[in-house]
Amino acid sequence: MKLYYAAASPYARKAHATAIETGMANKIEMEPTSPWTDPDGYRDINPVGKVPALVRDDGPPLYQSNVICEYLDAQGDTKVYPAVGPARWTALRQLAAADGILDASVHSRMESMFHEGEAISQKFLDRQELSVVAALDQLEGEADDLNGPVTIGQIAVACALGYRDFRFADANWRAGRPKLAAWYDVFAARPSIADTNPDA
Ligand SMILES: N[C@@H](CCC(=O)N[C@@H](CS)C(=O)NCC(=O)O)C(=O)O
Repeated sequence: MKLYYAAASPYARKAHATAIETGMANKIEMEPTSPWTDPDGYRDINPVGKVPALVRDDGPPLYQSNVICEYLDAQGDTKVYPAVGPARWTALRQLAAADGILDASVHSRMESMFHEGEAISQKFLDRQELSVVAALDQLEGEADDLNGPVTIGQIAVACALGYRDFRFADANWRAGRPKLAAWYDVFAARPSIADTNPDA
């Protein structure tokens, strides 16, 4: 199998970290891809042109990080999606918060990448930041739920916090969120997170 990724993409990092945690990484060849250059043929793999995408042996390519994570979970020996029940909804709620942080953060970067000077909408940026802050606050309030066996929720939250460190260090998400910061310090040492760090 081939995982198309960009080292700086937090969505691709989520898929890669899930491959490591589920024991699937040794079955996957990593293919560095720069989605913004629209590489020849890449839209045959992912018509919407984003990373990550997974070319697999048993069917057509998969794209969208959560679809890839769920596929890897289904194939792997170690499960990161809990069975149906309260633990699953907790993990998926954490995943939703993490994806919300990523979507808002990436949208903010896109606004500055595609617009210049006065064309940059501060109103839009403020709205994205509001979402980031509220989702981080929710995670801080529910930080105790991040303990326990590794789940897709924890992996996604670690990738979201890592992305804030990588691209928005000045906004310092740790300020006023001591429980989340303490949890991340420990979780970020796992090979799935440490070995996929875009700063490394
Ligand atoms: N919801 C998608 C988001 C993926 C995404 O936005 N990837 C970015 C890199 S961080 C990308 O490839 N952007 C290229 C583009 O938007 O054309 C997922 O979870 O896979």
